Amino acid sequence: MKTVFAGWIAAASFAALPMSANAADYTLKFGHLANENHIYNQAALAFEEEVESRSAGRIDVQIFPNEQLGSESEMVSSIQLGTADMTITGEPLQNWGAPKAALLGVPYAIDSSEMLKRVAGGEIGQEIESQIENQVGLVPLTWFERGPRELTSNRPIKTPDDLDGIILRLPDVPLHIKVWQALGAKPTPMAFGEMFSALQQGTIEGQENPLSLIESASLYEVQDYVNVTDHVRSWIYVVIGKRKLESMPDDLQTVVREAADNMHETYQELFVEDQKRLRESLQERGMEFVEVDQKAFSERAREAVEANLSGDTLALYHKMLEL
Ligand code: 2Q2
Repeated sequence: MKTVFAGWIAAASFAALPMSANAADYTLKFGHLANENHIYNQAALAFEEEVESRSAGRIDVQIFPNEQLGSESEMVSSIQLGTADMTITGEPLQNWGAPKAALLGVPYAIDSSEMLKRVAGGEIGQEIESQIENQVGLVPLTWFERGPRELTSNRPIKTPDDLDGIILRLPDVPLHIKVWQALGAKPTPMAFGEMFSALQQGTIEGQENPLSLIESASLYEVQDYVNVTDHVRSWIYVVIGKRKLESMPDDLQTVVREAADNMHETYQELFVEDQKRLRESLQERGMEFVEVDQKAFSERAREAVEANLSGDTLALYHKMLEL
């Protein structure tokens, strides 16, 4: 919209335009938890550019990194209320009446990028997406692959026994809480943005996330070890409020949907490049990588997964393991 706006201001330079003047018919407030440099943000900026130019300024996309519009959970509520429009989210949606969303983050279920693409891009992904749309009122526009989640701490952890009651920050994902309890940690659900100071103050001792978010939140300043648990390989959705999307005329809905498909391609390319540099980048910042007995973790985790999924979701989990 910058170009349109610049042209406008030039043409109407005699008129005092209030700063809040908004030429667009629709504004999409898109907030997420990663920082400005993170690949979520880079992909979001590409989406912004495409939507604004293809809609000739009728849609204004505003990107808010760093939880500036609220935590992941707050974003979901805001979108439902209509005070925000888009975010990047996944398995926490099991808290909003979409139990199948838990399948995005099942420990030790997906073991390769190829399998992830079969699951997220196939029938199982579609089933999860429709439940999110119907139960939560958010439309998943596209998905992003994520790097495996790793456990960080200030002492090396190689086996589940080494966890020894470690106080671990987790996202508010009931399945993850159950699994880490079964493994021997003391999980504390907490918003992503609160984690850094909680680690600094010692109210929590560890956390787990993909390397890209460990970097994004500067956790290398407060955590010494990356224990290579590879415990969750997942994908995540870029969602938009269903009511907001459907309030737009068809041509603009098409612009949003097609730009989201293109954002998927942009993101996946960025993701592959990012994965190549992250480990070294964190090592340079002082983190030590610890080899972990992944088999011991996965055996205990799988029992807890079976015990904590039920009904359709459990059946879908078994179907997923076959892919
Ligand atoms: O640790 C976090 O808060 C994020 O990695 C979240 O877990 C993620 O955004 C959620 O969708 C659940 O993985």
